[in-house]
Amino acid sequence: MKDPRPVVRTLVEYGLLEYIPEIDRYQIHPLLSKAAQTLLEDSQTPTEIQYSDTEAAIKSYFLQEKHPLYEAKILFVGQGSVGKTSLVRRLTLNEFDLNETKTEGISIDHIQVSNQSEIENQQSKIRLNIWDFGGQEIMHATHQFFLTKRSLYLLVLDSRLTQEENRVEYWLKIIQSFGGESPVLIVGNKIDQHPLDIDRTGLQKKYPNIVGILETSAATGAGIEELKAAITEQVNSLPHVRDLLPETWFTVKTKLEELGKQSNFITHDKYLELCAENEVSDETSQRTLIGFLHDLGVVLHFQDDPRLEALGILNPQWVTNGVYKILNSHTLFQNKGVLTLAMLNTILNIDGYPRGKRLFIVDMMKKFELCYDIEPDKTFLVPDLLPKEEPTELKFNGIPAFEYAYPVLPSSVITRLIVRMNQHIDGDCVWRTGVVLIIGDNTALVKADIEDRKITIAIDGLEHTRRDALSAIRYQLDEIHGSIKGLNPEKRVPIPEAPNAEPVEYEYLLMLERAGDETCRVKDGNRLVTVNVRQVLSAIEHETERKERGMTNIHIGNITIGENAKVGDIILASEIQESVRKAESSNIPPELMETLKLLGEAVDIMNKVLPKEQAKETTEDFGKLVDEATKPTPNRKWYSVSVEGLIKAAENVEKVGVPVINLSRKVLSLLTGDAIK
Ligand SMILES: Nc1nc2c(ncn2[C@@H]2O[C@H](COP(=O)(O)OP(=O)(O)OP(=O)(O)O)[C@@H](O)[C@H]2O)c(=O)[nH]1
Ligand SMILES: [Mg+2]
Repeated sequence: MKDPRPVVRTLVEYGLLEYIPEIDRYQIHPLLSKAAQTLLEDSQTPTEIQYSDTEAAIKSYFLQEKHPLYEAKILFVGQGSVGKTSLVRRLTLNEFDLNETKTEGISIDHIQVSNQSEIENQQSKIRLNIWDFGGQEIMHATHQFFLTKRSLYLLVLDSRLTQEENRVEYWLKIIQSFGGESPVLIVGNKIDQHPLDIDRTGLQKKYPNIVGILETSAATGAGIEELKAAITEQVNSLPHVRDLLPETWFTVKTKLEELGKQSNFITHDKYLELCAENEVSDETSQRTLIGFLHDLGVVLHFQDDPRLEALGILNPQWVTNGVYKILNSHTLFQNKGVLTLAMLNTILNIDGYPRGKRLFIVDMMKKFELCYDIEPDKTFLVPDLLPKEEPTELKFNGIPAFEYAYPVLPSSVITRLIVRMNQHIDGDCVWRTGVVLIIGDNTALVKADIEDRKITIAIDGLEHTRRDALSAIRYQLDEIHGSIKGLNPEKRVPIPEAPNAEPVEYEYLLMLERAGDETCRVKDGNRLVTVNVRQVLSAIEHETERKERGMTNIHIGNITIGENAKVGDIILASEIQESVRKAESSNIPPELMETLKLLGEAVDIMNKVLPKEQAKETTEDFGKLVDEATKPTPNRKWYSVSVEGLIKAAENVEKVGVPVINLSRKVLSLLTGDAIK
């Protein structure tokens, strides 16, 4: 194990501790000596601490004895009955049960895997928390809350079924959305009955986070040793498993685990008290620690969401099982999702859920946007249990107004919208994937097509208030989208005069308007229909709002593109950030480094208005430019290509492109030594 103390010595030796309050994520490197920097980067320090800007956090972290974490979480996901629980049983007890019952909720287990690090103590073990999810459709509603980042995923398939029947791509996309960069092992189970037959190469190309594809039989034990080995290997390479954490953090963790057994939930204040009692007193450490514990599955705490954060700190199994008991209730299903207090008292009449705590579970479900009040504290509606069929008597004459197309559409998007807009529901016009809403003088029909991965909005009623009704719905949907990383649906506008044409991309219409194009044409069957760009856009968003958005300017260095933001406020997309860091840690002249940094920020801002494909290209161009510029002898041929690429992309967007052009030219002149063109 690496001794963390040299880091402290280095920081003290260089008199750096006193600088620390000023250090922020972009300035940390130039301020520290090369040596200290390397130590910081290599020292298994949690990223939150590395990027912390408070002296207390850094001091308290560096001045304490530390131990590696040696704990991780693995999540078993996949369709129902594929054998997730049977695999867990094989791995933990080496047993098999032909009559394994379906998992209602999450079952949590633990195993130990060996620590494979060569430098560290080979005897030590890594504790692995296993979360085995019930695969039934109804459980999908809560994925967003329980699929964590920094974890290992095991996607279990039934080898007797096809790739489509196993919904492999659906699961891989869901894991990408909620699990971030977490690695995935695909396991084809039940090979005693049929070999696994899926497109391995295609999947691995498309989803680079697949780290292995294995075949097992939980029934015969075939492939289990290989699976164990693969899990051990992956757990050993999880980025956080060796993070060094201060002794005091472990004390808090242990106490929290003990508390969780007795009380199932504690308030956030109680947690802070516990931290203070055990000398974890600065805010960064408190936040980092609870974030770790959440991702490890030790507790549930949703600190990125203020509403959920107010729930405090929860015992995961208690919460999930309570929620799933309700979601899986047959009576509730028969009652079309309408939950009464009497029903709740029957469903949760089990150990651990005394009368006084039952409404807490419902409150939590409200915060998870899984249900809403029909009558406060008495009757609730759980949209996930609404009937699937659209009401036959539904009469709606509105016109299509807006559409979202998703890479993957979790069913929770539409049910959460229903919960959020429940005050506007038109009587009984609500079903599992759609709803009719009354907003002012307008009626709106919002429908999700889960298979086609689309949500459509149609509006009826007074013409001049249609836009407001649409914008109220779009606002809620955008908020929901924002809470699911990487979802980024494409926005599309149906053209009323061209009912048979494909809806037009919203971003494209905005670009046409910015470029001064008044019309465009779309193919509607055999006809060409001319679209008035401004008119179509104005039905969605007021012209002045569009203009304001287009002109949101941001200051970068001395170049003005904005009002409020300043450098450092800007959060860079991770790939650009990576390149910026590379530039910062290189030996290039300060002016070039500074210009590259500013250029990175400018590209990041520009990317927000570029179509996805182009944004990807500019990110690559910037990356290649940094790669070349930081070489001992940069090759003009290569960096010129990247600079040209950036300038070309920037020329297509108005104001936000200007800094990219100017800064790219400056970088070019710094590299070539020629004057700026
Ligand atoms: N033949 C055979 N049967 C298996 C195998 N693994 C599991 N089964 C059987 O398949 C059924 C479902 O297994 P489970 O382990 O409960 O599946 P699950 O994925 O946990 O299901 P849910 O909890 O509903 O999501 C049980 O009857 C198991 O005995 C296997 O490798 N071969
Ligand atoms: Mg199961």
